[in-house]
Order: sequence, then structure tokens, then C-alpha cells
Amino acid sequence: ATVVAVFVGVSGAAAPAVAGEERGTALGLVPLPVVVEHGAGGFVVRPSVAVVVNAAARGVGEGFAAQLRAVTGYRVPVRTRGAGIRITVDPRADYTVDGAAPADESYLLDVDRRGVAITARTAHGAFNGVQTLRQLIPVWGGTIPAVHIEDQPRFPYRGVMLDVARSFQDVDDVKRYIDSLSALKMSVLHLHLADDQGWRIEITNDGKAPGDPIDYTALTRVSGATAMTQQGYRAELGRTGYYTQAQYRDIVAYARERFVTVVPEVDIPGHTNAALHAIPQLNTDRSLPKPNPATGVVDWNGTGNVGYSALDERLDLTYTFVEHVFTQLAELTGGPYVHIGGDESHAMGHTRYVDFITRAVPRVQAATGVGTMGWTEYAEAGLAQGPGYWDGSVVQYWIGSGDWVRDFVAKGGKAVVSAAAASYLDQKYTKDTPIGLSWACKGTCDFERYYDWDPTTTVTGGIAEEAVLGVEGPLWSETIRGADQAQFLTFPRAAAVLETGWTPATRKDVADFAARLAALGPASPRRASTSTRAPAPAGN
Ligand code: TNX
Repeated sequence: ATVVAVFVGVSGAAAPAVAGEERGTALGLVPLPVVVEHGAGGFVVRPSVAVVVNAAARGVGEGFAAQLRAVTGYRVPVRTRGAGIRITVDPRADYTVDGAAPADESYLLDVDRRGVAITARTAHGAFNGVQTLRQLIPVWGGTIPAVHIEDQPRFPYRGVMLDVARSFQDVDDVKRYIDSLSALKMSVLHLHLADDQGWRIEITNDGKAPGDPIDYTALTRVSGATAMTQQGYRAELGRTGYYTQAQYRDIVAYARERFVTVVPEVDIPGHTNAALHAIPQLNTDRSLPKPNPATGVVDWNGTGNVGYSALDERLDLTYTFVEHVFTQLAELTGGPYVHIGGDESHAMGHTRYVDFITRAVPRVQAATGVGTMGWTEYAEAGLAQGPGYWDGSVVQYWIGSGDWVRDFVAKGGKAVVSAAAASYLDQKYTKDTPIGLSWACKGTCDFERYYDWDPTTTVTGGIAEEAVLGVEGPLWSETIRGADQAQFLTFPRAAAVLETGWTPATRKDVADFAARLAALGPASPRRASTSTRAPAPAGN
């Protein structure tokens, strides 16, 4: 018989205490850990509770203690000895995950009557363990259910993309977005920083190449002040604005503290009207500038005029511009990749596009010292690994033939899979959803759809597990105004994408996921899928 003891979690989790429970269903854990054994009873969180850390776990322990203070009101000291919630980071810690050697992000989590222990080889692993623990903790104090968990991710890249170009999100909005998603073990925040309708990252004139005539500060002065009119719903103008370099560094640091890597994207050579509009010298007879950044619309059927803007691949100054922008972006970010976009350069045609990519990418890699990412079309240039190219180069599959992607990974590249029909977070849930586009996902586009796919088979023709760096759910913002609307479309579907990046394929089950998602409660900021109402915009 099932003993139903209801726990109200930090997550709001209603957790029946079923001894031997092995799927984690009753515990409301998302993403599902590799091994979950659920015992009887548990650890009672009392006012005297302490977090106990070794030196390498100090940062993670302090962060967790602050969260525990906020939900319990207890003092929650962080100590180096004694009993309580113990977090240990030790590169030589001896353990296995489901019988196998542990990966970098792995952790063990043990809860019994006497205490809680998180053990990991890296601080990132310990942070992951803390996210699992948070989903187990009752909101007002109480009993953390007894468990033994062994866990690690299937893929290192578990991303969500936020398009701040069509409509801006300010620094606090982005931080709240990181908070909600890092609780679900997101490891990458991809920021789409420039598109036809706006430019959102300050670029200075510092370090310009000799003779470079461009005033880079015009990018944000001119195109930070433009945005896109909302398609449908209230036809609200997109939020304008941009991140100063100090604000952007603040976002990157905030993300890093939560073990989230920022991948910054400036989309080139297409989707560049905001740059062409701001920098006169980039315009030629072939760059087709339209000084009206409010247009450039993907309509409900995807038949809009995207792809009309393009940098001129014959112009030397184009590459000077690209090098300068990405050098600053890479320096500000300090991460392993910059994303060069590369999608939908329809105005150029295939040959010119390939010329551009073939010339621009090695220059970006050499100037920045980091790897490059690009959308599916980027693979059309047939970039091989080898001299001039980084092993770290990544193609992000969104749509189109899998042939390019398979060719790219055969040459040693890696793939991030974000197939539009099953992972695009900007799509409507149903035809009645007031915001969102509908070209990519038709019919019912709820979390089941965003769960029931696998990155090895979604790229047409299939790719090997080893070729997959990870998965991503992109949130484009043609129809999204402000943080509430972003969250409305993001949750709960991002949870499905992130579990697809974390949990072994053999353990995924959509009905089980639905039950865990329901138990997650407030950890998923908005149960959007059952409502057809979008939150009203909060004003510009
Ligand atoms: C296609 S996905 C685009 C974006 C749009 C999106 C809308 C991709 C690489 N390009 O420019 O915002 O569709 O869903």
C-alpha cells in the first residue's frame, strides 16, 4: 500500500514517501536523476540547521545557505565541521554513477535521518546536487525525504536562448531568467544580442585597427533605440535598450556563479539591418540597407521578409568590423564560444554566403582565441577542422537538411540540437495562445512535444551521440514583450528541453515527466500550458 505523506517543498513538491521509489516521480525531481533510491523517513530541517563545507565547496555552500535562509528564516551558518547539510568538493572523491566512472558535473546526494551529504568532484557537480536538494526541501522547514541519488548529465551543453534584439530584457529580467532555469540545471544561456531590429551590446572604439573609420558607439546609440512591433496581440513596440559593457559583465558574472556559460551571438552576415542602419561605411550597393528597423517581420506563417539584410562579403571593412565586434564580445564574455549566427542570409545567395563564412570565421577564431558557433546554414561552408579552425566549432541545428550537419560532424565539429518543431520556445501552445509564432510547431505544442524527441535522431538522417554537444530551447522575441511574457512561453517547455539534455534517453518517459512537472510547482515559475491567456505587458 502507498503511504501518502504530503510534503510541501521549496518546489511545492507533494512527495508520497514510498520506500524503494526509483523513478523520482513522487519526489518531483526535474530533470530526472540517473539513479534515485527513495527510503523511509528523512532529515528534519530545524532552526539550528547548518551547512557544512570543505574549502572547495565554500562558494556553492554560501549560495545554498542564502537560499535556505530565504525560505526558512533560519540563521543557517556555513561551517567547516559538524553535522547538518554537508557539501564536499573533492577531485579525488571515489564514487560511481550507476556503476560507471563519474563525469565532471556528477554528484552524489544522500539524505537520511542524521543529515544530508552532497559529494562531487567539481564545484559545478556540487551546484547540480544543490539544485536537486532544493527540489526536495519543504518550504517551511520540515522533512527532506530520505534518498540516495547518483547523477550526472548526458550532455554538457543544456541551453536556452533569449532573443533580446527584437525586444529587450533588462539586466534584472535576465538574472531572474537565469535563476529559474539554472534550478533546472541549464548550463548555457545563449544571448541573441543583435538582429535586424536592434543592437543590444555596447561596443567601444577601444583597440580599433589602424585606419578603421567606424564609430562603434553608434551601434547602441542608434540601434539600441529601435525594436520590433509586436506581431499580433497588442501590437506593442518592442522594448528598446542595450547592455553597457559593465552591465553585460555583470550578467556574465551572475551566470558564472550559477555555473551557466553565456554564449553571445551577434548574427552575421544576414539579420544585420541594425548594424547597417547605424554604421554608414558598411553599406554598399550590395548591402541593401533599409533604415526602418521596425520592419523585418516573421509573420504567423513564416512568410515575412527575414533575410533581406546582409553585410557585403567583398568589402575589407566588413571583416574589420566583424573582428572588432567579436574581439570585444569574446573578451567581455570569457567563455569558450562566440556565436556568429549565420542563418537566413537570403539576400546573398549560397556562393556569396559561403565566401563570407569561409573568410570571416577563421578571422574571428584567430582574433578571439575561442570557438565559433553558427546556425544550420553555417555548415554549408564545409569548414573542416584543422589549421585555422578550432576543434570547438559547433553547428546549431534548427531546421533544414541533416546532410550539412552530418558532414560538419564527420569533419570533427559538434552539434547543438534545437530543432524548431520540438524546441522553439517562441511557438504558441495552441492556436489560441495570444502571443508566440506558429510557423515551426503546429497543433498542440505543449511540454509533451518538447519532451518527446532525441538529439541523435532529430537531425534528419541521425547523428552519433558523440557528435552531440547538447540541446537548446531558443526563445525568439518577435511577439514577446517583457519578462512575464518570456516566462509564459518558456515554462514549462524549457524543463522538457533541459531534461532531454540531462537524463539518459532510456530513462525518459513522458507520463512520468508530466507527473514530476506537476509536483514541481513554484520551481517552475509559470504553469503556462493550461492557460490561453498571456500575461498583460507591464508597460515599457
Ligand atoms: C527563424 S531560427 C529565425 C529567427 C526568427 C525565428 C522565429 C533562426 C536561426 N532564425 O530569426 O526569430 O525563426 O521563430
